[in-house]
Amino acid sequence: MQNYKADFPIFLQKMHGFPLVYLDSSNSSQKPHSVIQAIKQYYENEHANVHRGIYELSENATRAYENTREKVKDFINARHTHEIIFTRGTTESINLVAHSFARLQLKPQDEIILSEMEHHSNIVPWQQLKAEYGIELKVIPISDIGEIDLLTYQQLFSKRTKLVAITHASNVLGTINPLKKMIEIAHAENVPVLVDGAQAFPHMPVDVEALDCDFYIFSSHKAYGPTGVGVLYGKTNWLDRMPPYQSGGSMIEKVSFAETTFAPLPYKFEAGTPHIAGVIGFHAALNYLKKIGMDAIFQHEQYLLKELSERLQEQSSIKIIGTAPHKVGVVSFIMKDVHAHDVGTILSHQGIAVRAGHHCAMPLMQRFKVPALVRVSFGIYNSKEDIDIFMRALETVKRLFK
Ligand code: C6P
Repeated sequence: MQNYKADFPIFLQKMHGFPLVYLDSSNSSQKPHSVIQAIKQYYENEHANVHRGIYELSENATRAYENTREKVKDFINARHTHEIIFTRGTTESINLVAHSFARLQLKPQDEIILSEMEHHSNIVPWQQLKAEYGIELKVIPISDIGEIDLLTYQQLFSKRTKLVAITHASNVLGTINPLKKMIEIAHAENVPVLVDGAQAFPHMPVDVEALDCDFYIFSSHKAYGPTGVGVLYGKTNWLDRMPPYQSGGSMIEKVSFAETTFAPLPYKFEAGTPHIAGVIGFHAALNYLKKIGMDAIFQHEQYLLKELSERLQEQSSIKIIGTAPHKVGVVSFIMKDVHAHDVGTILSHQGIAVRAGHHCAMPLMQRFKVPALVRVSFGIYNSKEDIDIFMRALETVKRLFK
């Protein structure tokens, strides 16, 4: 794999006099020059509001915005462009489905299946429904290496199960879930499946048609695009029947004080002025990803994952949490007698960015009986040299705490 660091202006700077080693891409990825340039170009030369101007600037902005929708559709192999809804991010996409799906069809005692490895964004919105609609949450337990047991999963279904909401890849353990099988099991019970793809979309090829999921959700900012943009893919048969989540301008067909009718998909779910510059920047990010190729990205990060996992496993003071055979490039660990925050802070002083804490997955911390973890997560700009620097810096942490 070619070294892509040069495409990312952020790496020109030094941190505390050291070259920046960025190992927190699961949190948010850095932005290539082409994305930054696309946003600059849009604001300098092309800005106007979309979907409501009959002058050239607005028509061009609308075209650019809608071209991104088309691009996303092709990227994830969705059947229809109107099945792609732009949101503010993964969190908003999940909230949209949760609240709209609930209004469509949830009743007291209905059940939703989640897993023990979900991010708070795929727990709390469903918990809110518990309070509002009296629904129940059922949780798929995970094994000590961080895998879902399919047999236990299957046993959680009942006549009251209305939805499965599951992450494609865990932001803490790295585990890639056996989605195809899980979706088949759910569909055999006539239950739709929502997939939180925040940690999968930037790191591996995603094909929603092959997965046959009902909803697939991700954020632009973890995939080399701008913050404030997310995607909700949903099958037409669900999105068509689901009521709007937010209402106001842009999502209407006809308004009178007596009643309002709504715009067709996808506009029914895009109330107000969207993040036009963000969507256009995301298009540049998708072009960038496409040029490198999702298979190549996956292979590169798998190589880094293997290298780091093997080197950490040699260290007696380190325990990796999440050792499933199929993982994205995420390695979380605890260091004997050193709090994760101390590890993170000392690494930071050597120019190394890792995440330390509960990673917005408190139930998972409880499952593994750890207060916090240090997490290394890879992006396309990382190299073996980054791992060498990281491993040397860990020695400093050890020395300081001896
Ligand atoms: N995880 C991490 O460091 P937003 O913030 O809406 O773009 O994404 C939320 C989200 C949802 N699901 C998963 C699996 C995630 O990992 C995240 C974000 C970051 O792990 C920040 S907590």
